[in-house]
Amino acid sequence: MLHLTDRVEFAIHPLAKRLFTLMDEKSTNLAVAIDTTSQAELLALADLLGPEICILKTHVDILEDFTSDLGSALRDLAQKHRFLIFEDRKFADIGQTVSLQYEKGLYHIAEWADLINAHIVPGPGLIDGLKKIGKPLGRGLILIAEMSSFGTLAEGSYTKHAIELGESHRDFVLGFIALRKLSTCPGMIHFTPGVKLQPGRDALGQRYRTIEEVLGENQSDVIIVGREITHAHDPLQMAQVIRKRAWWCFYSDFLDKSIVRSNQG
Ligand code: 5BU
Repeated sequence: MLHLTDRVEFAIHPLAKRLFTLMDEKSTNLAVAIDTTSQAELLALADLLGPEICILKTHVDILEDFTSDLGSALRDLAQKHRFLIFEDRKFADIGQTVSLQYEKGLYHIAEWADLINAHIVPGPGLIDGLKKIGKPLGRGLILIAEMSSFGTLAEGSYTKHAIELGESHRDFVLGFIALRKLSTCPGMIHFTPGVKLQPGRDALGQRYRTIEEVLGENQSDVIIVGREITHAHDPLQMAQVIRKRAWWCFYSDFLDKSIVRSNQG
């Protein structure tokens, strides 16, 4: 297993290099999903949790009071706390349509989101459509290879195709939403939602696994945590607990393997 700073060398996308570097510098592999319908609350939580996270994940289309200055406010916070902004838009249309959805409309996502994600159902034209808009701006795409929800159809050959597609577009795709490490390219990053301190489910099909299961046994890189933090009595304290546990889990595994390697060598 490679250290984050070694993986920088393998990453092709400049944003992947930046993410590896800031994860290492801030000692965090925690992405927080702030799924609130209030813009003020989104900004306040992003400011509060900023020091603990490597990524802020948004769903801009659930805001009930969206205003066009949100993007610049989020970018100011991203600069202040050094995190990337990931708009979980899950694009899923033909290239021409996704390019318009990404650049235009109410939200102008390409202007402020470092990262976006997409389903692979439409095929490679979707990647080309998003890349046309995002690449000149230095943005990056995450492909959805697996989902955390019960009964997902993203499995088997679908997942395999997603990995192949992502690995063949590494100038724009920097990783995957996945439940475990799937790509053997050390420069590709795995992001895993559906994480809580205790395993379980919500009432609408979300499945939760523990930090240890996701990062230890399943070798993912970044955990995406929403309600466990945002609905906690003290969100900052919960984010700190989760960040430390996740970082320890990520690094203890690395340390174990390096010790075994050096003992063998
Ligand atoms: P939660 O509150 O930790 O359940 O939030 C999980 C977030 O991750 C939420 O914003 C989802 O939209 C997002 N998500 C997910 O849960 N599972 C997936 O497979 C993907 C995204 Br893709």
